[in-house]
Amino acid sequence: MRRAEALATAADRTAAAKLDEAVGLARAIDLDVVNSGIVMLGQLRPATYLGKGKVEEIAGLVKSSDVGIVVMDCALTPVQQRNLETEWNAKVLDRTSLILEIFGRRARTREGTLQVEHAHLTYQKSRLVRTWTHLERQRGGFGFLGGPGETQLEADRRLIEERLAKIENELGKVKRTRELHRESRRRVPYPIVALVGYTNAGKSTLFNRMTQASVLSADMLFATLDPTLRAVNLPHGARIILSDTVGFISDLPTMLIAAFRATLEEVIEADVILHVRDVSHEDAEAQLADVEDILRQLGVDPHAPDGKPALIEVWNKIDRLDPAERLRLANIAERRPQAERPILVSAITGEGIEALDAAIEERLSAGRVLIELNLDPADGAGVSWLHRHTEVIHKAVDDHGRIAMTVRAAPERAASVKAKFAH
Ligand SMILES: Nc1nc2c(ncn2[C@@H]2O[C@H](COP(=O)(O)OP(=O)(O)O)[C@@H](O)[C@H]2O)c(=O)[nH]1
Ligand SMILES: [Mg+2]
Repeated sequence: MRRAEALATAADRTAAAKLDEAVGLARAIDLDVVNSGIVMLGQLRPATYLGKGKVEEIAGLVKSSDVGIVVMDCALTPVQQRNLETEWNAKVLDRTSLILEIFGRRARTREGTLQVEHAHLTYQKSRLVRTWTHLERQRGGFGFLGGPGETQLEADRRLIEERLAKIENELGKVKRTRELHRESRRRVPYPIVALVGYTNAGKSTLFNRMTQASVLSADMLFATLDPTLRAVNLPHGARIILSDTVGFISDLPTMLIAAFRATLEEVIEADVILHVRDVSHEDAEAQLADVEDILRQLGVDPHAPDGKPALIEVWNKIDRLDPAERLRLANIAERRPQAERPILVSAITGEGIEALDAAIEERLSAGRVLIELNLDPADGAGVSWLHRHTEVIHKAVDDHGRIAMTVRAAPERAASVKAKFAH
């Protein structure tokens, strides 16, 4: 009896976790979620997926709250989607459509955009095929070709295939020039810190928390870039660019994996990766394994000593833990070697953020070289060159009227800086 109850509770929690994730995904494209709930399914209705009573109940909700979009966290056939849209007089998105919508908005590179379109078309194509086989079966099996339905479907499919072939061709070209782009991106003088982690782990909340305190959040240079990139001043003077990324999604449909990876490409260029984890989540361990798996596929070893990029695990939402669990995690963290020590934070309350800032600064300075320079006061061009190409830590006029500057740069740049200002 006890056991049965416990199982039931565990199942409820899983459903609740899935619902949380779906709500998080909807928020990721700025939807205002007015209602959410779990539907118990008796049997699947081919025409509407849900049973009649449920369809009517939701129709009432849609009407009374003036809802424009209903998200169903499942896979719908085109027919089901169309029927529900008619019943509810609202747009209906299934899980894959919602995820594609997010990827589409967040793709920053040409490759990302192409990969997302590729996934979109592949999805559409698979749905065409499904309807087609369905029709075939309805009409009594194989060999029954011809008729207006099939012709249209065949034409649709051919159009999609042509477009897919074009995209694949272009993707090949884009990949060949990718390295070049990466080099030009590297001219940004500040180190890049990228936030990765599951949807709902708290990446955006942490991003806001870290940029909020910074006087640089309205930095002119970056204000025009997309809102997921911000320049931030860390307490000890290091200046970074913080980059929020598309979150990981549990049970990501296979055909979306390439598109997802493309949206994460920029992570490889980061100097530091913050892996944000919701340690209060029941699936925290499985999520950890998923994220590390994808990072490895991108060529990032999450446990490499002196790894480039360096990776810091951020154990978020500690405010949700009871004192015993919090202590247990703090002890585990404490026992790890310094270079791999996770930082416990709450992005909501701000607890642990200073320790996180310090850990980032430490990782950054580990790989970068400090250079002391002494410039002629008339050398305005030199000063601005340094501001563009290095991280200026300190600048003052010394007793002899010369400009003393302390700058920090990646080792590969340090030599050219020293050569330029040697005297
Ligand atoms: N209790 C608690 N909730 C948090 C914390 N950080 C984020 N959240 C909540 O978790 C949800 C997802 O956060 P969000 O930043 O959007 O996650 P993202 O998908 O990783 O960007 C939101 O409802 C946040 O308010 C935290 O430290 N503690
Ligand atoms: Mg987010």
